[in-house]
Amino acid sequence: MAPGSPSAPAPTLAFDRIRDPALRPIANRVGEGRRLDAADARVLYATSDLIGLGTLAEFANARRNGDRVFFSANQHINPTNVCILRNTCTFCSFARMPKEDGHYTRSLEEVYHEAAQAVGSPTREFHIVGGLHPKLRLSYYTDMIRGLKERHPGVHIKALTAVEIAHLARIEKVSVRDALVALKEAGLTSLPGGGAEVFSTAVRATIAERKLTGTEWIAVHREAHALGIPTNCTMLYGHVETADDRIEHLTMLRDLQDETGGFLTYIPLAYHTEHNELGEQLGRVGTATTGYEDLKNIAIGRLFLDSIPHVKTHWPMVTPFISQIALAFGCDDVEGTVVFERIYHEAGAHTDMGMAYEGLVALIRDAGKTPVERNSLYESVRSDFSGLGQARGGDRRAALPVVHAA
Ligand code: V47
Repeated sequence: MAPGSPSAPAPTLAFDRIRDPALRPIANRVGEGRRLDAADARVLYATSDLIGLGTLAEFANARRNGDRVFFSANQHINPTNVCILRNTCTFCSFARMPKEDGHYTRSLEEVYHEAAQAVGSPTREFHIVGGLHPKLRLSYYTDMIRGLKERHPGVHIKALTAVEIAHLARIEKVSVRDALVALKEAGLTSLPGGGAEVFSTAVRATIAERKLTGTEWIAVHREAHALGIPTNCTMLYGHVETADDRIEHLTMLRDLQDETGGFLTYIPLAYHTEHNELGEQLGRVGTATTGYEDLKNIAIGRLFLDSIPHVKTHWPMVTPFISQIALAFGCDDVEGTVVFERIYHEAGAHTDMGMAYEGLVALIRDAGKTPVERNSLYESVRSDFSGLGQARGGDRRAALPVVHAA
């Protein structure tokens, strides 16, 4: 019987693991499959009963996804770090001004050279995001996508955040819809979920003053969904936002999902404090989020976003170890092989740049879950890993990536 299939045994909710009495009415609602409201979400953010919260989220996830955990063989590519928001997105460590030390912009040939690592590897997705370059035109990206599809026809392209799409539409003086149509015609499969940060106007005024507003971010995703382009969504937590800001953000995501059904996965992103102005302002350099916060945000995402099918953990950011535990806190999707991660490493992440395919499978299996390799559209492309065997001579820990100091 396929795990998560309609004929799989229904999961049971372990009420005895819930210690916080405030969670009990919510547990009843979750057990009955009823939607949680903002007041419930406030209780979830306030509780210190992490195991109780995780129990609820794990139940909600098992009801939807069984014990399957999805992962992708993907490669992250960041064509440029030049960004016109360099001085106003104070949380970002990746962006550079056009002439600042460390700036780079790849030619198409350089992008193809980097992508050539996919040849002979299991890669099925290119994840392409970068800065808002003042001079790169829409044709740079449509040519890039066409060139990548010619060279790697079987690889899906998940590219450009809503912020980049809106920027390209603005410099081309075309509508967001026309920009998306051009990208789709070139071979774009889906959009990543970045650039959302936290939608609250007050938070944005502090951490991302000149960025697309929350309503504008939602509008780009609505347009993509209308064109049949599925997208991901994110929330950047652990900086100046309050629980109410997070709930408002999640509500806006849920409302759009109710309207369009176009979101594939939700990814809570843990703020990293190194080499950015915000970390210094907050006196937080060297102090990212805690494992407690990371697991809470996964679990609340799963419980509140009941109409979004998947919740993903981004292991380069929270460590493979927290990602593995997240699989018992409502998470059914692990970021992929990645190959070379830049954005979080610029901001102080100490994890490896990428993870071996076998390492991902072992990470999921060792959590007692069933790995399913997926493509960008969450279609299963492999679920039999018997050929991989026990990782490295029975020492399954050896298949996990080494976490090293940067
Ligand atoms: O939007 C930037 C975040 C995002 C920092 O869709 C930071 O599958 C923490 O969206 N600390 C880009 N976060 C990454 C992203 C993403 C990642 C993995 C998978 C997917 C997907 C999307 O990174 C940005 C911003 O929210 N970010 N700087 C920082 N200092």
